[in-house]
Amino acid sequence: MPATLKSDYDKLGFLSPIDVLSKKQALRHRRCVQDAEHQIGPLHYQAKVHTILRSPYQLATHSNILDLVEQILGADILLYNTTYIIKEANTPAHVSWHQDLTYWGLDGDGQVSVWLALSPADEQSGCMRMIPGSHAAGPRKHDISVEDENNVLFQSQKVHGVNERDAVYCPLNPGQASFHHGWTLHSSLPNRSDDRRIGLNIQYIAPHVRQTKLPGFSALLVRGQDRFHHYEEESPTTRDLDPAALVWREQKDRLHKRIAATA
Ligand SMILES: O=C(O)CCC(=O)C(=O)O
Repeated sequence: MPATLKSDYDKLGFLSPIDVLSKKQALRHRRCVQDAEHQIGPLHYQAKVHTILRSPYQLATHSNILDLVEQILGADILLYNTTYIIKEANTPAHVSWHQDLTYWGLDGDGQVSVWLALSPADEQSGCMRMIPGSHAAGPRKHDISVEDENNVLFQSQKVHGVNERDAVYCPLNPGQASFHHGWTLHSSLPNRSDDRRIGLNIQYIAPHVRQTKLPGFSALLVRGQDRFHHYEEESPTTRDLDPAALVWREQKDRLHKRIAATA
């Protein structure tokens, strides 16, 4: 990573846009998600899709991404989760202002999230918005008292009092990604376009970071060494939609949802 990118990330708490794939490659990966959806149903917000499909595994181990992640987390990198976040065309689904680390149960901030666009993510289709520098102030209080069926987040958790005039929109062309810190305040508005907005969210952690809420979570070493072994070891997918892998992923998905719902 050029020194300026790292200092921008440290200062702003995010980077966007970063070129990862060509538009043609992004389209190929979009087709992989959609083919899988035709076979097994919706994949929106399902955890650990890299354990059942080769496409998200290839994307999460792409050197254009890992080279930047390495600058942020260091040489040892665990892939913690991958999930497609899909807003259907002209639907009210949105994401309230939140900080990822509030509900993940990790014992440190050695973590970074990447959001890779597989279709156009712009103001019309509801791209992410970030508050520059908000990570530096650390955790903010989240309100989970209001249920909102259109909120993508599991608990509709929301930080009140965010000054939206400070928000920076992060439009991405297919194949571009944003990187954000776990304390960066971010949100997104509904998709008012005629196309699906499809992103692959990829979460990485440093191996020393523990899951404190519940035991049994897994992770995949994608660079360097894991000297801590806090997680069940995952193996890379070698074929799509293997029946045993589908069952295993569903178990981990249930655990992931229980972790998100545990105080
Ligand atoms: O996909 C979105 O609109 C929001 C994604 C998000 O909150 C995240 O990647 O942490």
